[in-house]
Amino acid sequence: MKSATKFIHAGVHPDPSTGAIMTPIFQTSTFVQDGPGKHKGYEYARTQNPTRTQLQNALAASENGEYGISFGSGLAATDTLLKLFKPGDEIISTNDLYGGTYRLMRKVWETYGLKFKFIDMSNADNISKHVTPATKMIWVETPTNPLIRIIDIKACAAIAKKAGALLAVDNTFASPYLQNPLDLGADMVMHSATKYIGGHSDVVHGCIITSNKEIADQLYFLQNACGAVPGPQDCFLLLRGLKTLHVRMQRHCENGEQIAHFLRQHSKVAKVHWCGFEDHPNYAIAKTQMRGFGGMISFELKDNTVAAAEKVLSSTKLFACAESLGGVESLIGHPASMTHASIPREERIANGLVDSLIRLSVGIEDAEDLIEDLKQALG
Ligand code: P1T
Repeated sequence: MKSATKFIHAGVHPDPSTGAIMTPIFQTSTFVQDGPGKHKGYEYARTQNPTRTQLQNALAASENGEYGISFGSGLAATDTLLKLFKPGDEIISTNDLYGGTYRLMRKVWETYGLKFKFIDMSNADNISKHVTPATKMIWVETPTNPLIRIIDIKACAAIAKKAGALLAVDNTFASPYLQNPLDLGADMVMHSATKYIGGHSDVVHGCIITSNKEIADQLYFLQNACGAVPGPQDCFLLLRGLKTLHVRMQRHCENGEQIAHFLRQHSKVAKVHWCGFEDHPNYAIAKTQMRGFGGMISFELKDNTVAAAEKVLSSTKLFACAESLGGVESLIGHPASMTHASIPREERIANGLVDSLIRLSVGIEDAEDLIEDLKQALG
């Protein structure tokens, strides 16, 4: 099945009791049983909910996976995934990643005995050097947030396999339309579905998709045992968002390309990070593992100061200054003081996240209007 058909139909069925073509919002906390243990597959809404079941099936299909497990946020998904590991286990993670994921790993899970190494993965050979017998997972985010670096998923899968470790990929920036890590050898895909999958900036949600039954069973167990589950209304919004993912992503890619080229020739811009430039260090990998380059762009100013960045951020009229990304409307953010403020400045700068870096989530408005807005804000 091609992706346009898959996102609309795969994994979902009309409601068997009414024929409703859209999955109803089963706003109930419990399900009546004919007698103890005699039920229709649903007992209590933390454990299962029919709206969530349909969403989980649809999400699994979107990533060509067997099992989808949904959570109340992207971080709740990652938190649950990290519970697969034990004190002393080592996780190798990329050094350019969402600040909240870094905070969860460093400030929460390190205190429970997990060990993390944050390394540059833009050359996959660098990963092998860090593998030890304690390495149990490689955590990849690609494209990375916010420097749009590209990591070679196939190469990481080979390294993980050799090390007897799992490979998990945060696929939030690409979405299942542009990239399918399971097809490239990953064991698990994680999404902040708050972003492109939801697509309308009206829901917070996370999910993990896998085709490994043993991992899925553990994750379903943890989903119920720890309880970071989404509500049925949120699941409904995600089901609706997923149906238009392909058309939205096509426009995000088109607009992203125009804006990246506009920024690159601007006299006040020092550097543009976008994986569709042929001189991007990992363009060749992006071209093979992705179907398009997406709508996430970041850029540095020649005046490399927080003040200069703040001036641009407070001058845009269409681009709204806000955290998050992947919605139909364009957003502008300053990673150093917003999404990545939890990373110490020295570490941030050492990894290339400079003070003036500005991040754009290019929406699906008219590209000319967006360019006009950036022109006046940079001017
Ligand atoms: O916000 P939440 O749904 O919990 O997802 C966390 C998350 C995980 N992974 C990536 C790559 C992300 O970008 C995020 C959330 N990011 C933002 C809120 C942001 O503005 O970058």
